[in-house]
Amino acid sequence: MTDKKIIFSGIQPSGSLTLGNYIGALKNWVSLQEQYESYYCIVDMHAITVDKEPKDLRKNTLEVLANYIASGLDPEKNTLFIQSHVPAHAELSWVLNCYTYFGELSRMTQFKDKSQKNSSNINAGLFDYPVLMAADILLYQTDLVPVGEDQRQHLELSRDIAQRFNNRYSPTFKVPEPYISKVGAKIMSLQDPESKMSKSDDNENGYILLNDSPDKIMRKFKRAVTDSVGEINYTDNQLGIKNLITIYSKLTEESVDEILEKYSGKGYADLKEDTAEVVIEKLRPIREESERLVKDKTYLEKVYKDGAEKAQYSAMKTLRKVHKKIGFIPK
Ligand code: ATP
Ligand code: LTN
Repeated sequence: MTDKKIIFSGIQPSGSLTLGNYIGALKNWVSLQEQYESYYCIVDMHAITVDKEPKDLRKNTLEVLANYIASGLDPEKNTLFIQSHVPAHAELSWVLNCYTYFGELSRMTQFKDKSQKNSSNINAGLFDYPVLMAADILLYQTDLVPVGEDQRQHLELSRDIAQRFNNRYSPTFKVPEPYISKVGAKIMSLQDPESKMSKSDDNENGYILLNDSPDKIMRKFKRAVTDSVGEINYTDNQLGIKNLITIYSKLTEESVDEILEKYSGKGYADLKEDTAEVVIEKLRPIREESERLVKDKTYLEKVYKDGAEKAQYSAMKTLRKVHKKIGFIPK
């Protein structure tokens, strides 16, 4: 046992990971792994809230695990596991359902967005999604949850549920804090700079995947939607250009001001091509290592089995406490 603070976060295997997932989440996870005891989950139970082909879900789950490792998460230092392998997530989520109000869940913007996009399948899981997420986090007595900006509201709800439960019984859950970067917490679509880059976008030119080839990355950046101002600034009036600069800055660690200075007087085409180059070079080793890892099924299996065992141990401690407090008879 260590006295390090605890991190929990997860990504849905709802498709291949995007540059948004990398900058908003994974990259921060890698930089935090030394100081914290970390649990990084592949949330397959969340992914089935939208209809999925079983073979795609299987493939994406292993691919996301390979992406985690290839991006620099060390399976020896972090607990990497698959959500459905630890039944305590489903069990706690049922209990927490009884401490979450219909009204609260109705206000979740992700639910509203996703119900619009999937109007033929507005299932109870989609509505209940944030409660499962709260269970994920609260099971591990998590201190910090590194996520992108779009998850802030869900995290607020997790905190409310934890506090409500603690007040009704006695302190049971740690109340988690969000970790959301100031810059880069919301990478925008290359085709519609007003909406988030998302792996479930219908237009594939809107997102960059971690496994896109260099040619594809260059093509997508060259087609990126900008504006007619004709000058490179970092402002909300030029969201497309702002997004390119954000991506450039996050991947090179150069400040926004340095980048603005470098491109003053230059054209949009220069910025687009140079950003594409930066992305290509950053993603190249991740793509190559992921391709190698997905072929090594034995290794991946060892990682997720060891991970599930470690996660299960911590999760059960919390679940037992919860069951006892609410009055369930111990087995
Ligand atoms: P989906 O499109 O299937 O809803 P997604 O691409 O939004 O998926 P998630 O699995 O929901 O991805 O998100 C995983 C993590 O990546 C979360 O922490 C989320 O905040 C972050 N993230 C997702 N998209 C972006 C983005 N465009 N910019 C920054 N962070 C992002
Ligand atoms: N809902 C998150 C994924 C997720 C998550 C979590 C993130 C599920 N459980 C726990 C942090 C902590 C999303 O990005 N859509």
